[in-house]
Amino acid sequence: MPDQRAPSDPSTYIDTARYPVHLHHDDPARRAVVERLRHDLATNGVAILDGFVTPEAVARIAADADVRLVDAHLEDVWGTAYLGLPDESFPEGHPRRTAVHSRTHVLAYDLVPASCPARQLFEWDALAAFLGEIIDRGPLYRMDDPLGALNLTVMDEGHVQGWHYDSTDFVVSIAVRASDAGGDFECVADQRSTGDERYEQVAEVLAGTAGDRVAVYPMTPGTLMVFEGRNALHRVSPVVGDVSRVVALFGYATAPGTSSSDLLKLVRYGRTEPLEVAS
Ligand SMILES: O=C(O)CCC(=O)C(=O)O
Ligand SMILES: [Fe+2]
Repeated sequence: MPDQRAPSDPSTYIDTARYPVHLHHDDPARRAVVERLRHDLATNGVAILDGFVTPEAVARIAADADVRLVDAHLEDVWGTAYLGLPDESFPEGHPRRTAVHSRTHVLAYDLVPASCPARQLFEWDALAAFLGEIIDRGPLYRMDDPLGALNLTVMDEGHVQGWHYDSTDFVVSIAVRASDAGGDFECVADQRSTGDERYEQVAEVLAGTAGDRVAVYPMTPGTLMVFEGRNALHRVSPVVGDVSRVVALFGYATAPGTSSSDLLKLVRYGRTEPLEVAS
């Protein structure tokens, strides 16, 4: 049967044979996929949906990122894993006192064209519902943040994202383009939990002595990854080579109306307000 879906139907951007996001949530095939990914997330702290976005859509997202790069903000900051300034009341070597470097181009939500497949996937309710079932913490909401809910990050040679926890409950990343070397996503899932920061273990991660507690995920374009950034300590290792690394980041929360702080907006996007002209 010919494909009768409209070209802008977000389901055309994904491999629906492997990931039947568009089907009713009671559909057995969809339920089986959700169960498997729910298990992966609960077991590993990360769910990896390889081959989720089609090569054609991935290429369009990369092209959009390249075209819009001139308008991107260069985040270049030293801060702690807790997204604050080092606190000298802690002893030397303590994670609250240890600054890490992040340097990356960030294209805020309002700079991502409406026609970009990443934006259309992010704004697709069926995808939020599907991810919510995988995450299994009640309804999942897209962040209500005109700058930070959706980002494209573009990392050139030498760019890096230091070890940190996100201020967002859940982050979904879509790998768009891998660098020649480096640019790996490194993650310690469930490094902390509410009321238990486990600073000694965090210090090991920051010092590079945590060994195989750190999971390393090389980038494969088209892969969608779900992780609990609020409690997963993670970083992107320094990018090496001429090809820039591109990732689309979708921010979700377990409550509606969630935004990021003005400080975080300034650091990441260089401004606190959305642009007036719609993109
Ligand atoms: O680029 C990635 O893979 C993750 C980026 C990240 O951790 C962040 O932007 O908070
Ligand atoms: Fe992060």
